[in-house]
Amino acid sequence: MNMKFYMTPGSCSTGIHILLEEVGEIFEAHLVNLLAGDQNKEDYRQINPKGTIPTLIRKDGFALTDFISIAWWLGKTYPKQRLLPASLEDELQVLETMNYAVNTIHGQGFTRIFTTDKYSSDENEQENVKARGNYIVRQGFEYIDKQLHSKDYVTDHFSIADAALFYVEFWADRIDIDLPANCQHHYQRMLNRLSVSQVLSEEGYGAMFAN
Ligand SMILES: N[C@@H](CCC(=O)N[C@@H](CS)C(=O)NCC(=O)O)C(=O)O
Repeated sequence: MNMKFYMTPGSCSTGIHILLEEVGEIFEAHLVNLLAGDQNKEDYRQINPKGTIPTLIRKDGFALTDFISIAWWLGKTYPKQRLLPASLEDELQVLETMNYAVNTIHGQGFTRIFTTDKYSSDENEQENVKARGNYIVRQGFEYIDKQLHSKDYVTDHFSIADAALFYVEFWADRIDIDLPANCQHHYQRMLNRLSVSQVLSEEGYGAMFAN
């Protein structure tokens, strides 16, 4: 049985899609239409009771339902691709940056911008929620920017943390949030990676590479 990957183009699952492309394993892609509420339908909830993407069903049928666990599992399972660093110190750096991108910049920042109505049904209050999200995102990138100082990747080579950082940088680009210099450099470097351009083309963002 092939792995099954449940994803939505241009969402946080894009980070996992990049890692799947990097490992070169065959998988079946299943689209989950978040706007249509597919994540809350009974058949999907049976696969992932949390109603979130990404979900990766392994060849043994076990469903991994969280960005960090999926990324960590891919890193451990495909060691030749060096998606995890060799030293404990670098492993800690990878975990710290990946957690910060997924749980703070995405989980506390972008969710306030993209899903404002989940925080308040009051339209006046919603502007404050969005502004707070914007502040968290900008502060988050400022923090990461200092860590990236004079580095091309989060550690000395591409790792799972770069895929997590990429998807929040991609969102910033989509909604015109300026990235600080080192994050912008990281983002460009990622856009130049073959796996990233392939995934973005597959997900319908090929026009970004036309010219
Ligand atoms: N902590 C989860 C968060 C995943 C997440 O929030 N995914 C969003 C899309 S980027 C989602 O599934 N949203 C659907 C919803 O909240 O209804 C993870 O790391 O996988």
